[in-house]
This record gives sequence, C-alpha cells and structure tokens, in this order.
Amino acid sequence: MFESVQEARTLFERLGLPQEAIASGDLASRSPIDGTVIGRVAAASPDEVEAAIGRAYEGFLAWRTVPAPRRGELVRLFGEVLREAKEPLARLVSLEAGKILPEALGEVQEMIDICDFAVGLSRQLHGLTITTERPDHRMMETWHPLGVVGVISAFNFPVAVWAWNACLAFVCGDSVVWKPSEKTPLSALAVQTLFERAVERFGDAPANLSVLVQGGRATGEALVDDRRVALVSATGSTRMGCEVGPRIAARFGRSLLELGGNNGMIVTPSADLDLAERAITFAAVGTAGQRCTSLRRLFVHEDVYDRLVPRLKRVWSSVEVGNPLEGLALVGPLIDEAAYDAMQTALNDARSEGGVVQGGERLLADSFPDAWYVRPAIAEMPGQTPVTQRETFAPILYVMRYRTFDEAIALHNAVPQGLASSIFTTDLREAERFLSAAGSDCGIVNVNIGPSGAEIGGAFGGEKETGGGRESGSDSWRAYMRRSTNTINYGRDLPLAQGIDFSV
Ligand code: UN1
Repeated sequence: MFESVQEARTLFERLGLPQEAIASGDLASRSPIDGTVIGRVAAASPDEVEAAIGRAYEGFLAWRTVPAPRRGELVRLFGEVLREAKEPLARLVSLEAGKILPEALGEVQEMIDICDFAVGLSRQLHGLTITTERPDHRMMETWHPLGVVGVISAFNFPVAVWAWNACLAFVCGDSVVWKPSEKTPLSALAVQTLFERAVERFGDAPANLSVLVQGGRATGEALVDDRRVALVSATGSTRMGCEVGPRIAARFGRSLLELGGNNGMIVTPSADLDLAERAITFAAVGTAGQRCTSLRRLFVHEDVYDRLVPRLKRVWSSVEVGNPLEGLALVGPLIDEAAYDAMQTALNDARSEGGVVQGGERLLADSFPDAWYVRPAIAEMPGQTPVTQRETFAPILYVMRYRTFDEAIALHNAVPQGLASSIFTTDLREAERFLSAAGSDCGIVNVNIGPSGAEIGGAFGGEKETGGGRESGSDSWRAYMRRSTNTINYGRDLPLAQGIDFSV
C-alpha cells in the first residue's frame, strides 16, 4: 500500500534534508494523494518576515557589485544541483501538489532550463547606446540590480515559478525572499536547501541571497507592505492580485502579477482533429485542470462539432485517474476538498445555465477517503454563460459551438482574463488573424498547440485580469533591474538640450 508519510521521509533523506526540518510547526503539509499530513514547518510571524527581509537586503548590498557573469556561475551550479536531485525533488512535488510524476519531472526540468537561460543572460544584460543631439556627448543606459525581490507562489507550480523569478533575480544582482503556498511548504524547503548547496559550492556568495518565509496570508502581507522589497512577483488568484497590486502601488513598489486565466481554444473546420484531440486532452485534464494555463473554454465550428466532441467525451470517460506516483494515471487528485467543492458548484451552475455535463463525480473515495479524485468533466454549453467566464481550478472543459470566425474571436476575447489561447486550423488566413492585433487578446497565443505547457524561453504572462506581468524568457529580466540613463559630456562646452540658451 502507498504510504505517503514514509515516502516523504525517504525523499527528505534522498534530498539531504534533516528529518527534524519537517517534524514540527504550526503549518501542516497534507499530501493530496491520500490527505495525510506528511510534514510540518513553522510559519514566519510578521516580525520574522521583517527580519528576513533585513537579512536579504544585506545580501543584496553585497551581491549587487559582484560582476554579473560571476553571479551567473552561482546559477550554473544551482542547475547542476537540480540535475542531480531531479528525481527526488519531482517525487516530492508529486507527493505534495498531486501532479503526476512525468509532469513533476517536467516542472523540475523547467527549473533547470531557466538556470541555463539565466546563465546565458548573465553575459547579456545589455543597455543601449543612444544617439545624442549634443556635440561631444554620449548617451547610454545601464541596467543595475534592483533590490530585494519578493516571490509569492502558488501550490500548482510549487518549485518552477520560484525558479523563473529567482534565477533571473540572482543573475540581475538581486536577493529573493520567497513565500511559497502554505499548501506546498516542503517542496519549497527542499528547493531552498538545494540552493544552499549551490551557494556552498560557489564559495564566496554573500549570506541570505535566498530567504524562505513560510506561512499564509499574514506572512504574504508582511512581504507586500515592506518598502525594502523593490519588486513583488505574485502568482495566484485574481482576488489575491486585486489586493496585492494596489497595496504595492501605494508604496510605489513594483509588482509582477500572474493571476487567473480562463484559456480558450478555437477549432476551425480545417483543423487536424487528431492533433486537436490530443492537445485539448493534455491542456484540459492534465495537472487535473489546475494550471493557470489549463484549457477551460473550447469553441468548435458547427461543421466539425459532431466529429470532435464525441471523441473528447470518450477520452474523458476513459482517462486514467489515480495516484500520481503509482501506475499509469494521467490525472491525479485535486489539491483539497475546497477545490472539489468549487468544482461541484461550477458544475451545478453549468447545469442551471443550460449546460449538459458529463463527468465531474468523485472517484476512489473508498481507497482514499481523505483525498479528492474526480472524473474530468466536459460541459456542453448553450453559449458563454456566466460560469464559463470565471476560472474554476479543476478539470472542467466548457464546449461551445460557433458559426462564423468573427463570432469565435469575439467570444474568445469576451472574458475578463487574458492569459493563454490557441487555435487549431490549417487555414493560413485564420491562423494569422488569430495572431494579429485584431485576434486573440491574450499574452500567449498559439497555433496548432494547446494553451498550456509553455517553454521558458518566451515571456510568460497575460493581459487584463491576468495582471499584465511577464516572467521567464525573452526580456522579462528587465523587471528585475533598474535602468539608469547616462549622458556624458567629453567636450569643453556645455550645450543644453533643446538648444536652450542660458548664458550667464
Ligand atoms: C502556472 O500554471 O502557474 O505554461 C504556470 C505552462 C507552464 C507553467 C504554468 N509552463 O503551463
């Protein structure tokens, strides 16, 4: 029989973490696999958070003058440590967040990938040289380290989202204070320990480049309200972002928000339906529908609806649901009972709004009475009713028919969120229109792949209620630095800009 407490102990040992680290404290970690408490950690009080920020600030002051390529060396070593610890760390993520092992391995791989990306970046934190209107002058911009970066992360990507932020922050010369989800404190503790191993190998890094503060709301608030935290990067619900964003703005701090998504896909008459079926399945039921990029709204052209939707229903009724660390399950448990309740509420709303629902029922309650496994649900909706316009963090796919492409794009964009989107088509005109200024209004717009599972090389984030932040690849690093514009006069005169005459 599967023994989650034993598994947690074994993993802690394999990761080189002391068992005492998970033995006591007011914050309990429950494995969603069977609902058992697998460890405990101490939550940080607001005073402890304040002290932690002070330590991280000291770390920043020393780190900011270390040359960026040398800072990259620390992240390179961290990537090595992660490669060595990939399997046990992924198993711990499975155990604590409930995602299936292949996806947990993928999550750790995302951490390794962002390490590699950040190492390269550490030699490319370029500013521009800009032509100046004044003779014997030079104008340029320099990117400097920003300060302490606060990272607030969610349970569903308990390790990778921190890495996207932290690895960029470290090469940019910042220090990091991390408040992980109170549902996944052990994964965070493991990552912090692995990072410290890299710091040891590096040799002369300042102390407290990465500080972990565990806890719930009060811990997060202490981080959000502290003026020494130059940037707060927060991943979570739109409700959380609505509170956090204005509080940070009120003290003129910077925020990077990754909030809710309500991601859509359009399947047009020319689509390759075999590919579409596979992409829809991974995006809608993968991670038990608990990615911010999960597919939630599917718009199918009326000419292909009756070919595609019955196929999806067959997959939905047969997809293997079960223990994410054993067997062949593709769908693990929901994170907790509250997630199950929210799913049932959404399905009831869908029915009362005229939807026809297949699936959604609880599974495996006999073997796991304290865990929340569900059959993924597919809801055929008469239109884009209210329930389809809100994000429910569960495997529910709302399916709608459309007639004209204009109508499909309009429906697609008619929700408050704007994270990820996709289209399945082999028609060049449709694909390009979807990608154009008049197409999808999301931060991520894909053709012939689903909305989830982004690579780290692109900028990750979305518009509207998703919060507008961009993390990970492309030029996201700029959010973790401050820009100084420099004008240098190497002449013997003092010409003023705009030709102003101010001779005395
Ligand atoms: C998230 O769900 O918070 O694109 C992040 C994806 C992953 C990241 C998801 N690379 O699905």
